[in-house]
Amino acid sequence: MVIDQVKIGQVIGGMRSLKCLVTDISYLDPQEGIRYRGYTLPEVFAKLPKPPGAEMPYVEGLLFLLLTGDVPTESEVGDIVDEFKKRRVLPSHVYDVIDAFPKDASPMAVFSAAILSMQGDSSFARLYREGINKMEYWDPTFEDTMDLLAKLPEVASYIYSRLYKDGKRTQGDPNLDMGANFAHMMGIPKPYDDVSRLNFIIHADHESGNVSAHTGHLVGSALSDVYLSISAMLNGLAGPLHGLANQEVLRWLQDLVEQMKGKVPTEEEMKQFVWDTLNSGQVIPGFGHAVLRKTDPRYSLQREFCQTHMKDDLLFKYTDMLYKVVPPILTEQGKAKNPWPNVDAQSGIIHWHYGIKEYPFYTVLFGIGRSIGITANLIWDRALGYAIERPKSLSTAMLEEMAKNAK
Ligand code: NMX
Ligand code: MLT
Repeated sequence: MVIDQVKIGQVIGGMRSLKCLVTDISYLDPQEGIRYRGYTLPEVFAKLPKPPGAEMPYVEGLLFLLLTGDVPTESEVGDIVDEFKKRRVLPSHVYDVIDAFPKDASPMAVFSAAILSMQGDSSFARLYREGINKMEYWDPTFEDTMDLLAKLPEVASYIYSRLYKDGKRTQGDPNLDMGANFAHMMGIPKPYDDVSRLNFIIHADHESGNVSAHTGHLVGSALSDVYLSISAMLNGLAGPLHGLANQEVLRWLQDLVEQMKGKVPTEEEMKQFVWDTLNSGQVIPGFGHAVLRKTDPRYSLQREFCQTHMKDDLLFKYTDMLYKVVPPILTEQGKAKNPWPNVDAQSGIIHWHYGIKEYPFYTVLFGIGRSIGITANLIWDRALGYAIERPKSLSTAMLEEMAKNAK
């Protein structure tokens, strides 16, 4: 049965909208935004169990939901929290790998390499060498996922301390859930535990066609294990048109703060700043989307958080003004198909507010969340026996010939 037709514009235009991937874990509606296993993000936040006294749910509960499609009970979430506690200790060589990078290295390059350095521990790779039956591939993929996800907060917080704090950091607390333990290791008090939970949950998945999710799936389709696939997807996430946009927003805003000498600009000044950026041939970071045609609900959730917890923050005031002035400007310019803000327009200012001023680190925080969705997909890829990816390419001359014949 035919479900789609391919246009030349799609072949040369980044395969936009081409229906050629399958995932049951999330679906992105252009108007409504992402649904995880059928639930909108507000529904996910309302339904998942929360740690006592917390505003945001357990990240561990999201993994259960993405894997099974069911909202977990408290006790089911507790099982995953316990599993992560057992698996969170890093092999000592990972610290050596991180230490070997120069202090001015990109945190994403260090993150990707640190994950790659654990590949020798992959249960899938070992069992594959020993001749595991393909019907059982999903099981060691699940084990690798649990091992890796449990370790990511430790890896990330160590990278942060090594690159920016001379290696000084707080040791992990095995009694805390993933979000709270990350905040604890970063040395940031409440409500940063809730910021971490919010951040990891909203970034977890955005169906399969975005660069990071697609890369994870593509690399995994060669039966490369979870470590190889997640390290690879992070390299895609590190691009400025994808996850790096969250740090670009901060860099861009800091330029304006400097120009304004710390004052809130007038709307006219803000409009001029936006036009200057566009006229110099750059994109407005944090705005536009390949699929979405409305304000990203991930942006709205973070905006709600800011309105509750940091409404007087200078950068929040800037961001709020951008929400007002950028969409009409992008519409007037007439290029971007979606003039509305995406997830990256709002995330960096929250980390900045709570003291993480080293914005090159922000994409690592996106990467921890994205690893949850991609590994959930990889487990199902192995369970369902999805094929190795191998689309067909054509030459430009062939496309021109086809276009001529069509005329
Ligand atoms: N500022 C200026 N121009 C833009 C923007 C923007 N925010 N968004 C799109 N355009 C331009 C785009 O560069 C293209 O120009 P040209 O024809 O000269 O190549 C034109 O509008 C059409 O692009 P679209 O079809 O609307 O967008 P596309 O699907 O190609 O790309 C993004 C989607 C997200 C890459 C693009 O909107 C963008 O570059 N946004 C800014 C960077 C950003 O925020 N990225 C983060 C996306 C979310 N994430 O986390 O991954
Ligand atoms: C994402 O979360 O991956 C981004 O919004 C990009 C996308 O979905 O294309």
